[in-house]
Amino acid sequence: MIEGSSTVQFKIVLLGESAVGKSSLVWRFCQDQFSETIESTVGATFIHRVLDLGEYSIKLQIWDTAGQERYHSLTPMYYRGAKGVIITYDVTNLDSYERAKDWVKEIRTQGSPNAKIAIVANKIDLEDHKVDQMEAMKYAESNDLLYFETSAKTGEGVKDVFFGLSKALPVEWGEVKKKRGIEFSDSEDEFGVNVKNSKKVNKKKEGGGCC
Ligand SMILES: Nc1nc2c(ncn2[C@@H]2O[C@H](COP(=O)(O)OP(=O)(O)OP(=O)(O)O)[C@@H](O)[C@H]2O)c(=O)[nH]1
Ligand SMILES: [Mg+2]
Repeated sequence: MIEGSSTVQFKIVLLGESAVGKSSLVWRFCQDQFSETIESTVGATFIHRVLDLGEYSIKLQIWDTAGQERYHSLTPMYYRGAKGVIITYDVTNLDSYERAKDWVKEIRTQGSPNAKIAIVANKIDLEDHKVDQMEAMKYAESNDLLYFETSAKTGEGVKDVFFGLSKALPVEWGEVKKKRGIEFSDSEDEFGVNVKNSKKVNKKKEGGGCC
């Protein structure tokens, strides 16, 4: 911990077309598990996780949104106040890459002005990539985005996304809660979003380093 500082919390949100693997990335990061038959997200889910970044630790409130188009109108309430945004596409699906670029524009115009955006090329374990890697990297660089390649299936690159984005968030953006950690009740909404209908990915309480 930085001397005199407290645990800070950040809201981060995952966006992207349906089936690109947003929930799978969260599931892999928090549980180190993967399912071929994971259910499509309804509305949004959220979990908390404390990350030890060496000099200091941060508490992430991770919102995993539903990518299906019919939920699009709901997403602003989930990305509102998010300091970190993970926009995911599926490397075998060109449309999902184009959709990811739309999300970048939307966050830049309607999200938090200082939000840090990471673009994530998921499903790199699959063959037949349709998205040109160099093009995507250049796009990320020219738009000041962090760029990661992942496979939620094998776990490759997944931790890098969450730790990389977290380290890129200036601590002063964080909200200092308490000297030692932050308590959340299951139904409590710290960010003004009604979570009543949200399914939690993991009901486990914080402890032992996960979620
Ligand atoms: N091969 C492979 N399959 C993946 C990977 N990530 C996710 N999948 C599969 O892709 C499908 C969709 O994954 P989800 O995690 O539900 O996708 P999502 O983006 O959360 O979808 P919505 O909740 O509908 O927005 C599932 O069958 C996953 O098993 C990956 O890295 N590699
Ligand atoms: Mg999902």
